[in-house]
Amino acid sequence: MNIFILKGDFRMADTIKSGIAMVKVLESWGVDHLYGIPGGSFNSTMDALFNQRDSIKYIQVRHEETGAIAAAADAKLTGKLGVTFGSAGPGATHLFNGLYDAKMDHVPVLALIGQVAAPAMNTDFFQELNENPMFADVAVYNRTVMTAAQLPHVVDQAIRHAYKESGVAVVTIPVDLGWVDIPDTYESTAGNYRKPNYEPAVADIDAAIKLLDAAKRPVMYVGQGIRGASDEAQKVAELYSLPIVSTVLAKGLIPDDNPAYMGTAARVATKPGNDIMANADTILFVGSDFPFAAYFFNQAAKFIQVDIDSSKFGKRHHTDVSILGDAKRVLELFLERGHKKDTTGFYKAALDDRANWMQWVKSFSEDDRTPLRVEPVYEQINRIAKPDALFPTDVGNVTIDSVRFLDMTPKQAFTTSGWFATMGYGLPAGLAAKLSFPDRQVITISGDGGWAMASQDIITEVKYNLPIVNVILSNESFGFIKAEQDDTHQSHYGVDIQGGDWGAAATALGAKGFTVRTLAELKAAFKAAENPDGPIVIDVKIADERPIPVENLVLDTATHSQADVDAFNKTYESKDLVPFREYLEKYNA
Ligand SMILES: Cc1ncc(C[n+]2csc(CCOP(=O)(O)OP(=O)(O)O)c2C)c(N)n1
Ligand SMILES: [Mg+2]
Repeated sequence: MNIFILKGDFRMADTIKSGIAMVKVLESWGVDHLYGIPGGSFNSTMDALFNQRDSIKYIQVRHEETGAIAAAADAKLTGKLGVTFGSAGPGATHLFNGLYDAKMDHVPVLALIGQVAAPAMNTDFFQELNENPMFADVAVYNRTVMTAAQLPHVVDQAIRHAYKESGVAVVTIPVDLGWVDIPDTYESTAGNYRKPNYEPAVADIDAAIKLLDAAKRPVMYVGQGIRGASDEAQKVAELYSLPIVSTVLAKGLIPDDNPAYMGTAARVATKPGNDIMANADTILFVGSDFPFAAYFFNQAAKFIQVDIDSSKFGKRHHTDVSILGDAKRVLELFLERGHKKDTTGFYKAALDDRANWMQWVKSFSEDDRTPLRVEPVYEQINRIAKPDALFPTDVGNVTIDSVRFLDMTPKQAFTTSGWFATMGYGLPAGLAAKLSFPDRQVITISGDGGWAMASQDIITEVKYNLPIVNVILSNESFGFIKAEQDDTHQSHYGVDIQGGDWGAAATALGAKGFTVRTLAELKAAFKAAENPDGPIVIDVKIADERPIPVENLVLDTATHSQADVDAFNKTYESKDLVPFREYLEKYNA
């Protein structure tokens, strides 16, 4: 017997085209749609997708990057595998931004890559690239299929790795293989897949409780690891008197109306989020790999770190107690084994700080100055948002605005490109949101720079008649980078961008477009967006103003000169914001 031949090759069985057998593997893992653009090197898979079109929907995007980002967003929003494809050469290279986004935000994505026919491979053929080295860095699994019979097997294995390592699996398919008849014997392993489930060590929980008990200024910092454990996180916070700060990716997992939720820390952040993290003495750090901890958290604080991946312990900051386990189970144990801690002065100061911030934010929500401020735009988004709305948000100042001003509950969902932070995320993630959750409202929010990078795919929303509301915050600026150029005291260069009428452009491509300059026009456009029957684009012309830099506030005359404080307050209209020091003193914290 030749052991180098797969078993299926010589069993007596019905035959099936190998491409179809592969698509059936996708179906067995619950994949119901995938994105891409065909090419000659991918047509055997197109043939298989045509054959299986009743069970798996091919979404024709107009740029492979859109498909790849949408696949990453599918995975972020559903927790399940996102799938995208590109043809050999240029179709493949167009996938990279979406694949890196998936890698860096740790979600499972499968990319199928076209390849020239096997006999033409390794001859420097037209569009032939050696695909494996190209994808080596982004992928947790990265293989080229060698025989027709192994195609379903390799894709099945790729999916197992994407799930296990929460990353990108790449399978390159020489085009001729997908048309070959193979024995119809391959059994998918989808039914065998199990998530790891570690039981946390109670000794670690008890050591952590001891630290929380002893703390004067304890806080809870949560990442997307608390998905599904929002209630437990809030209960633990209440029990131990912990203000809660979250990562950007965890926006919405703690309801914005929880008075103990301070928002986010660092630059894409809120004032109370940074105030609390800079002053905490003990941090219960749950389910995050936050890269800015060393810059924004009090480095003298004690750290209790909870993660399902032990390679994360101590990665970004020293860790005093490591707890290996799923956040939900760990938090349940904190509730079972702990006891009520008296409310700290620090907690009271945090609540006041947050209330002051929220009041200040709200004071601009009906502001009718033109060009408009962003707060009135978010006031309208919050007004029309349904209880289970999805909010794909692009990258730029717009991300800062969304974490500050969206008023969310855990029934809704927020998504952005977190650690890769690619612009052009909003529209593709909007496609993903609507395709994965057809019955839920989808409101995308992009800057004018990010929108331009993906704007061609408004035509995809039109093609599939997807009632998505797309909001563009047009400041004619790469605003986020302009602010960075201010921080490094250099001339603005390359950051002013050409304006355009995105509302009219969207109308020309078949959507319903609005271009909005005044508060009255804004309200009228959002009225029309309440129950859309197709894609809507609302291009709001906003002032090119920097969101208040909460990472570098100049509010306190105890640390800054009166002249500097006055100048800062004039620029940011921030005189009603109270320095956190005053609240700490008020409660003797
Ligand atoms: C693909 C990509 N290119 C460049 C950057 C660097 N960058 C980050 S934010 C930003 C500006 C975003 O501009 P816009 O979408 O108009 O949003 P704004 O900051 O003005 O709200 C740039 C260029 C990036 N993150 N991604
Ligand atoms: Mg802009």
